[in-house]
Amino acid sequence: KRDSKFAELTPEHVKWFRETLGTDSAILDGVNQDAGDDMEPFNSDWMRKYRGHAKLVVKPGNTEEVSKILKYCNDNMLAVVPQGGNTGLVGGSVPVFDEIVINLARMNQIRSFDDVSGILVADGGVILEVADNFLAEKNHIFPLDLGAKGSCQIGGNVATNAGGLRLLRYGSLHGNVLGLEAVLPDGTIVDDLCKLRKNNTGYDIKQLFIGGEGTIGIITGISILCPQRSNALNVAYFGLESFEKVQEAFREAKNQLGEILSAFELMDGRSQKLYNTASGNRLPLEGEHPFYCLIETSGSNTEHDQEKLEAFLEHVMGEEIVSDGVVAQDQTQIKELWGCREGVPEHLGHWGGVYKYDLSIPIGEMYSLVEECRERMMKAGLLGDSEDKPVVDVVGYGHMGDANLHLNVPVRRYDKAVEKELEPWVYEWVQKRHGSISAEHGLGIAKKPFIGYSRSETMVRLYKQIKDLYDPNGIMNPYKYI
Ligand code: FAD
Ligand code: 2HG
Ligand code: ZN
Repeated sequence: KRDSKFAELTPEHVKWFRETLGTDSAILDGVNQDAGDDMEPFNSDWMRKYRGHAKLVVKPGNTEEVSKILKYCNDNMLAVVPQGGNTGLVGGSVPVFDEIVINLARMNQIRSFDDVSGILVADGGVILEVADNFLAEKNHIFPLDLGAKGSCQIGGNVATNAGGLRLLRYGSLHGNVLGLEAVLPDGTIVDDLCKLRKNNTGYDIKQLFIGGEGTIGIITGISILCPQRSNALNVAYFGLESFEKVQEAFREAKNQLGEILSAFELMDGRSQKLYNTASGNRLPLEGEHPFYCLIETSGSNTEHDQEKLEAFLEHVMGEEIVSDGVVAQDQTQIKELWGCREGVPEHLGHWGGVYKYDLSIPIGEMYSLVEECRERMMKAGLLGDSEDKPVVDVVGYGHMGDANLHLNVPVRRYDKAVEKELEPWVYEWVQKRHGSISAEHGLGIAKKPFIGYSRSETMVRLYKQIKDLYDPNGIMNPYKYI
């Protein structure tokens, strides 16, 4: 239910925004006019699962404008939702009712880069791929990579504490982000754009914004430590017989590739099959395997890396840990192999919808959830090839190196009966194993009712206290997990 404490937008409010932002391209006005389809992309999420009814989208051009906007909204009890690239997977980036969308797309400037320290300072609205391309020219790399890089923004990445494909190597944003500039709901600009690796001077407040999902303020600037780009990049793709073999391969990869290993990703055979069907892209290996892994190495010495990789391959093939495999020979093949992993989320949507679960599970038990879930769907008569069955398949893939499983249930249509079989069963399963119900996507609105499966009442109480401290009127991204 819409919270009646929030004001409804009036033409006078819109007039204020128009005058303050000064340019027509910074505002999408559905109050004075019918904004029609133009409003749709801001009101609906990437999965097309959540839809809001915002009548106003504002796109500030700098931090001062964000500050003015938030102060005005706070003074007038207007609820807002911060929005980056709108690629989030938990419904956090779209309004629930008529919250004003504050979209960061115009705040897209790189502010500075130091090629000795590797520290990049940039606006929150810079698109991840743009930041990484900029860094490539300077022989550096953004310490985060993910399938949505072409549209997600670094502010959105920080707000969700995104993990992605190379966390195994470069670590989490909680470590790489050195400083932030953020605007609080009352308009206060928090300038903590620290460019120091070490700074133990009191509470590390920026950590609350990292993964805060836009509930306490808007991230307008980021200072982040970026590693040197590797000269030697290799990608291999394997087929394996069982999840036990996948674990063995992972152990061996850490053992033998250690410091050059930059990704170890898992895809089950079904996820690859559906990727192949939906995308039309061929799979790299002949025949079918129950499991596939993608390994990436990045090092500073081509010869040394090649030698190591070859020794590793010889070992895992010789020991029959891996049944078949291929190593990319050039950039095109590297892209093709990565496509088989990165392209999975996009193509699973092909049949209509997907129920997604982003879970941390003790590594040995990671895949049994997928098997049990599939059995459950079969037993309930919901899974099958025919049109009358809602469930297309149950698949698992994810970041093996981080023990982060993406359980995906692609469906022909969203269906209450499927949902009832899945929830809270999946969350109970994860809770029993002391896992996390959200490893890297956040809680948004999708996981709001389930926070208790991963966090105690005490923790949730502390969250609420922090929320009240930073956002006493509750205007920031309301109705979401907090
Ligand atoms: P949005 O979706 O716009 O927003 C996400 C949340 O952050 C919302 O709650 C929003 O209110 C808030 N927010 C956005 N910008 C700001 C800001 N400047 N200040 C404060 N709050 C803000 N995630 C992973 O962790 N790993 C992956 O490998 C991964 N792969 C993905 C692949 C695909 C194809 C897709 C569609 C998504 C993937 N994601 C992944 C999900 C991931 O959360 C997002 O892609 C990304 O981090 C969100 O950035 P965004 O700019 O799109 O944020
Ligand atoms: C990935 O790792 C993303 O590809 C998306 O985190 C996972 O869609 C998903 O379930
Ligand atoms: Zn992921």
